[in-house]
Amino acid sequence: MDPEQAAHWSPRKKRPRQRSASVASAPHDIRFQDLVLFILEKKMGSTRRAFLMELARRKGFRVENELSDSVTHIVAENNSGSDVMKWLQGQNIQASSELELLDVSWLIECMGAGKPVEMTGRHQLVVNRDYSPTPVSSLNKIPPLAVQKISQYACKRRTTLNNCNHIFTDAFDILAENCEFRENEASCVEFMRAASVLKSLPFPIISVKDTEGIPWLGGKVKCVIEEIIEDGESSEVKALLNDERYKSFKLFTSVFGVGLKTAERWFRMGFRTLSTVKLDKSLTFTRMQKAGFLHYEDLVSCVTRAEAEAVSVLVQQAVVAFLPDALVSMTGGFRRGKKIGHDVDFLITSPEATEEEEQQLLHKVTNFWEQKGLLLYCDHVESTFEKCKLPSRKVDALDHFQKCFLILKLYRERVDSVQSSQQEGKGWKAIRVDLVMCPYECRAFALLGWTGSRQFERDLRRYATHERKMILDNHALYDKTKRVFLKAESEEEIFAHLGLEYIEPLERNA
Ligand code: DCT
Ligand code: MG
Repeated sequence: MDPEQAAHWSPRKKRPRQRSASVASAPHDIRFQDLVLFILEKKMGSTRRAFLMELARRKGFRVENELSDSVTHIVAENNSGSDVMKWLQGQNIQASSELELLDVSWLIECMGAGKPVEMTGRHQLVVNRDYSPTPVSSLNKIPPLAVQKISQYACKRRTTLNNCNHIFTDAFDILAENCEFRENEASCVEFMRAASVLKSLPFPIISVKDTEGIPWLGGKVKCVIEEIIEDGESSEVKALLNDERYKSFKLFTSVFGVGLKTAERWFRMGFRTLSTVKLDKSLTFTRMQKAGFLHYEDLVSCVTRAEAEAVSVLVQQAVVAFLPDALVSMTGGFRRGKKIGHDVDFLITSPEATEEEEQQLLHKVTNFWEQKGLLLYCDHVESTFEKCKLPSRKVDALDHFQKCFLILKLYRERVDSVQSSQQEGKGWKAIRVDLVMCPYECRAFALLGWTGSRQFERDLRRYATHERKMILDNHALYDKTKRVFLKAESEEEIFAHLGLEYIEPLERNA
């Protein structure tokens, strides 16, 4: 049956009315375990419903006769999102934010494809909200009439770099950063989640009403939003930008190698500027901090995409010179389409390399650069990776791969001069580069983990744990129910194991 047939199917002869739940249905194998469908009879009719249920089951979909907690997708025909919500309310059912409300066109396309197809805006039923119309003069500010259900998990939202809520997200980024400086983790997470969900919205928030139904925008966060809407700024953020402690921590941690502990110590010692820190004879600096001070100006001026591409050529050439079959991927913010970054991240893997060749590659590459005078700083971290070890449960756990944190000298002539942000005179710029070497069988997990964003990664792990009883980290995915490691050759396969729609790197800017 093709989708056209299913779309236009209707019973030719009037048959005796059957109760849908009693429709005889031969047992079918369930091919798509992660989806549990319920087809709404209202406005569709019991016969067509029974037909679609049978068809979907034959195609390997799990379709429930009754609406139960296990249902993940409700499919309706000739119903709006509000119609379905009203029906749910009438049944005394509270729709969870994870429940998908879909038009029958989605199911019909799935039937045609023989598998679940991507749910897009044209399939998703929208839930109408009240809003006061905005003057036509600010058309681009009018929120859409309807908002799609927004997931509490960043890995179920598509977040591009087109952020139309900068005014709020900038404020929450600063508030979160201040909480991080004060080691107040709970508030930090609260503000980061608020910024993250706001970045995913396809419309700007213009009134508090617009925040209704959006996860993570309650309590303290709502007050900040309210204040920004009313006054154009947050008094708390304004105060922070003038706060001694916030300003000092921001300045000190902008030095490569300075973390919270060092910033705290320097602040307590009464330092407020970098020049006084640098000149103080009583302080000792790590090798990393010395390099951080030495190349400070270059490192605080962001890396442009043109510079990142030039570094990529350097890395690619050096890596394949020692390991010709090696695969090099640029990860981090640049893979997510960012135009600037604080560093350039690369993941390297090889299908053929022996363990020894794998272990030596990063050393060979950095020695080569050292001989050429390109290595300004280098810190190797050896692998502590153990196969078959359960993934880490911590959402922020660092991985065990071999890596090196570098500062490379990038000559101006290697970069398209128009796009280079290098200062006149010196002829080169110091660039922070991270190289990670991973075993070939881990590459999809490592690529997913190193692509970020941080919030996207955190929520992927949280989703795996809380919604799928699985543990995900940069090395592996473990199914706790089945007690097996789920292998993956690509990021798409990891999303599929988790029962998630695939999210492109460009849409992971959560
Ligand atoms: N990462 C993570 N958890 C962390 C730190 C990093 O999952 N605590 C992942 C996500 C991004 C990737 O590693 C690279 O990290 P960064 O270079 O710090 O981030 P970025 O997204 O590349 O941003 P920037 O442009 O600042 O480099
Ligand atoms: Mg980066």
